[in-house]
Amino acid sequence: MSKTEAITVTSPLLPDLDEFNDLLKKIWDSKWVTNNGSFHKQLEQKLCEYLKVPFISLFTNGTLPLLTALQALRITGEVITTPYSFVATTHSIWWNGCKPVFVDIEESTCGINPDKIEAAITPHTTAIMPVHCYGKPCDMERIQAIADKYNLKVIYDAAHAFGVEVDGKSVLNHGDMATLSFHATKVYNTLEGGALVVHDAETKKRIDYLKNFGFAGETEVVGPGINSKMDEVRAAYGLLNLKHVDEAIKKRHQVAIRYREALRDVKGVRFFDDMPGVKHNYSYFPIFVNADEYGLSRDDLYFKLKEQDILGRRYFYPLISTFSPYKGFPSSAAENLPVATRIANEVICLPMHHGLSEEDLSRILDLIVR
Ligand code: T4K
Repeated sequence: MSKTEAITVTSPLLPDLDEFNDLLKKIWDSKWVTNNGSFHKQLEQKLCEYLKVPFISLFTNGTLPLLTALQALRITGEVITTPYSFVATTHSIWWNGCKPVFVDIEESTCGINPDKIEAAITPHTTAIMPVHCYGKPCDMERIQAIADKYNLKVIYDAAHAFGVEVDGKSVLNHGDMATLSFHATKVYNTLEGGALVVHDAETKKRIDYLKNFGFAGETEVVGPGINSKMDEVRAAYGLLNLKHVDEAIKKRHQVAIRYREALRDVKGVRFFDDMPGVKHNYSYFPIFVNADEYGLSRDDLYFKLKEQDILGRRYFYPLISTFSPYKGFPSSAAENLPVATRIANEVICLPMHHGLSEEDLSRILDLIVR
């Protein structure tokens, strides 16, 4: 039997190569390749319109806006966050010299559980960093109410939440700042890339200084900045991809519908349905396997799929709180994180992208449905 092609968890949305070449020619002709060039300015403006946000600063990846947001807000001491995320979330806190404090998640969204936040607040707490995991909005109202009560800043890691809206409004406008990742594996990508969404022009100015070494002019440095600017090549690529992202999200939605129909009656396999009032981006399709009911453990199913070149991923296993830099913290104890610990042992993110065919989906589902 001939070997079938691997089906990966995701596949990047790529712009038309001829169109991209045309823009590359313009960059070559202009000889302006980075440092707030013309494509960079255009992409910032187009993204503000598309995402319905007032101000955005582009970055070279999705980790640096997290680092920069904490710097810009002068966060110190302890930051409450979720263990159920990509490790960059927690690393950004640690790199700012702050201590991450892990709080358990809600099963219904995989986001931080607001009921558990207050117990984790100490006199050293200065901020909360929740994650809209898989693009599913956190309980933003309750998180903000707690932040207001204790005078805490809120920085949303919205790496997965490109284009996600609740009641017609972007989730990116919540909290003090929100970050995005435009990595190749995301719904919308600029190869590598990211962004920070802020509410006012003054703050954007400050962020733009910080991402350019702190320079506020040729000879003045106003803060301990870093270099995290997006270059013209990626901004041009991003402008082209923005034209196709709606179509890609529609295709992802179709994939989600197909998965849900096929898995609805499979005992022991849970998945998310759409949330009322939410415009989803279908960035991931996690399933949660209950070994007793399904008859196979999550890892049994994961490796069964892998053997057949279906390369789902166990995002987010292991929990960040179990990694060596963080596992000694009191808040990392599994007893403090029962839901996250269980979910991390149940999850498989099935392949989810715009390029999946019916043949691919049948190949995947035939192995899961029993
Ligand atoms: N916050 C959150 C909540 C995040 O999820 C992330 C990143 C960040 C912050 C930080 O943002 P960035 O600094 O990365 O912009 C991937 C991504 O590298 C990472 O961006 C992402 N989250 C994380 C969840 O997943 P890996 O190590 O699992 O990716 P990798 O290289 O194994 O790729 C997965 C699959 O995607 C491959 O099997 C095939 C496909 N792929 C990947 C790449 C890179 C392609 O088809 N083409 C490609 O070019 O981390």
